[in-house]
Amino acid sequence: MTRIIRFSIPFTVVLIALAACGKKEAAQPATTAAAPPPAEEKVLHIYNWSDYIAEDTVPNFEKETGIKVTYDTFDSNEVLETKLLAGNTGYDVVVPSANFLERQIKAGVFMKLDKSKLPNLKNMDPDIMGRIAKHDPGNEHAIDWMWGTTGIGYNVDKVKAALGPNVKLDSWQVLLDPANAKKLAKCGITMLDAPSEVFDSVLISLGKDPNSESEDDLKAAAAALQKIRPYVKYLHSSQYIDDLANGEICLSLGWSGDVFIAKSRAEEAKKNVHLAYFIPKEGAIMWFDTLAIPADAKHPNNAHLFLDYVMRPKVIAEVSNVVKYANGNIASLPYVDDAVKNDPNIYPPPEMKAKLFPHLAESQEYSRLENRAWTTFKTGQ
Ligand code: SPD
Repeated sequence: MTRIIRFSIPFTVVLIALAACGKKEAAQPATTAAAPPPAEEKVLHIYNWSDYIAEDTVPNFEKETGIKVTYDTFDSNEVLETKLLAGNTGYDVVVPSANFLERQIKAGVFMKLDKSKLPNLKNMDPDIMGRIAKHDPGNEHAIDWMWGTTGIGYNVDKVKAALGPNVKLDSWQVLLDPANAKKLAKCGITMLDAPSEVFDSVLISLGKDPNSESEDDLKAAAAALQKIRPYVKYLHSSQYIDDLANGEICLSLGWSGDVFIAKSRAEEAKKNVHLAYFIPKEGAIMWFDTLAIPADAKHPNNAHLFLDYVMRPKVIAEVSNVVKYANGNIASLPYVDDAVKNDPNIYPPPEMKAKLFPHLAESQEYSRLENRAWTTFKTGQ
């Protein structure tokens, strides 16, 4: 398995590519009754986020279908987007977040799904599919893989030792108040290397609309971030899982399930590392990662077989049980472990869901501004 663990993307390349791409819908491969398309080779190339599948999901699919899967991983939407916009990725199934999916659909990157090949669509949760339909009208190009929130993961003992035993751990201020960040710097703060995740979280903490695209708001968020920059150990979107689990860092702005994976690893290692995650009381981003098929995929039929396979309730429940993210398959709930489905930080109840913000697609102009501000933050200037 390939692990892509660093991201340094010339984002301008992405923006130029987005601008250059037509807004035309990707055409369906033409077929005629007289000349059926040639049978596909029994191979499938999947590109998914790291730490985001159960061990037996792919081997069971291979056993059942005889299709040989190549499975590569990434840890940032920007990396995936750069490849998709360049074209010829060689991938048949990819996993963009819905806010990125939206603009990629407009750039003609994906084919429309052939729903006649997806009978298990009936298992999907209409609420989740409806939320994704805001990015992909009619759910024509993608289905939900997993969904989650962007919040705070922490080492209970180390954070209490740094901030005091009675500290209330329920606000973005645990991280964004420079006085707290200074105290936590000794045990290690990390953040995702994901500009829109971080800026939008900071905007929420400031009581601002994370989707407003206001330049003044962005400046305010950048200023708030700048104040804690000296105390942040690193920006990375997957390394924090093992570092939290090993007790090498004590607080991360991160993704819900990743923190719970770290918690499981810490428990397995029996190193007396106690981890927890919270959705801050000011609110957080709720995001959706989706399965989609690139327009130039060489094995679209195999890709549909895979999509339908992972919409089987037991298959996707097992993924949620392992990666600790909620899935959008309502029929899978009976098979999802109680510890996962009853955890309000994984499957937030309706009153908590109401506090979550959708993560809308950004305009190219705003992405440009945000990336400039991100580079300044990253380099600590
Ligand atoms: N380890 C898997 C992490 C998946 C995170 N996807 C996040 C997307 C946020 N928009």
